[in-house]
Amino acid sequence: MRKKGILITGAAGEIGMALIESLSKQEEYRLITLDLKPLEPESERFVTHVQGDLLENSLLARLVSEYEIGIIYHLAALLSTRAEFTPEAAHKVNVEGTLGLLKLASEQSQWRGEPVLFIFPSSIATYGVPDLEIKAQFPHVREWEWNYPRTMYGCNKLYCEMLGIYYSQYYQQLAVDRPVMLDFRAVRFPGLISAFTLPSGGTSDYGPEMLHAAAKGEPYACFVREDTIIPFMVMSDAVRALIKLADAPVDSLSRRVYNVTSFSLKANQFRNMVLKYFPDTQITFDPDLSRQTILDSWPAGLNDNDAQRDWGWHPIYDLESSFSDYLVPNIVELYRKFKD
Ligand code: AKB
Repeated sequence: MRKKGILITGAAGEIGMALIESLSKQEEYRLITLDLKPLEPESERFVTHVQGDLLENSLLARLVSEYEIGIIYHLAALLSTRAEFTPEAAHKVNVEGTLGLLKLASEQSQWRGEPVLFIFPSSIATYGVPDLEIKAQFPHVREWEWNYPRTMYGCNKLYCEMLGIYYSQYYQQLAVDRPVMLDFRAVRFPGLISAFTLPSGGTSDYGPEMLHAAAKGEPYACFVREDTIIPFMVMSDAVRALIKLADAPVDSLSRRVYNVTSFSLKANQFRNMVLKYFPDTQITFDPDLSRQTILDSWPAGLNDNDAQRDWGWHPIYDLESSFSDYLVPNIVELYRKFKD
């Protein structure tokens, strides 16, 4: 008999590492991870890791022949800044990779006679407000507002959300006998900040970069204007959101794509929070106009009322406690270990 498994793609990335740690506490499923890169040794001991390319069909076929995949966390993606340098390559990974996996999950759902759960982290990059005036007028956007992304990554995420809905609700809609379809669920994340890892290739990276530089005792030149405002959330809340959405009874869900958020703050407020804990840090502002344009098109905040109502979403950490209880103690400990 095949073993029951949870598949995590992009597992060596920031969300992947945090998700593995959380899911390692459950015993029902074997964790199977997939990434181009090897995993960090501390993650590796909880999982069966496959180092390889999501776009390689034979690799996915091998995985489903060995495991009965009941849940997929599809995290693999090229982030917004990186994707702008190689848009077609980003499209390949972000869209073709997702399409292949949706097809596989559909086939598995039919074969098992039970929906495969497909959890997808989407992003504030799916939004695109035309200018700063409108951004100020819509401080907490709803899921259906301003879906006009300005980046390849944002376009990819928005389209993949739609593909997920298609495969969950309309796939083979002309067939006489409708097959069992997969169960696609997505969260649109704000910028994420981890105490343990640094992001790479994103546009919201200035927040975590500033904090990690301060904790290392290094100066930081921030690539955005001081008044730049977007929403953020700490990594442990982000992982909780993914797992909580996966655990929600299907009948409680009124949508397949939900905003989730914690706090919004301007880049100079971010600096003040960092200086509160690391007062000697030199933080300057040296805006990069291209990245600034992307950030100005992202909303100042997200309205996550539907997630709160439907599946009881609430972040554990607000602005103050994110820094005082999660980020600062863990990050100080992290760099102290490096020094020892
Ligand atoms: C990025 O900056 O590309 C990501 C995101 C907001 O999805 N962190």
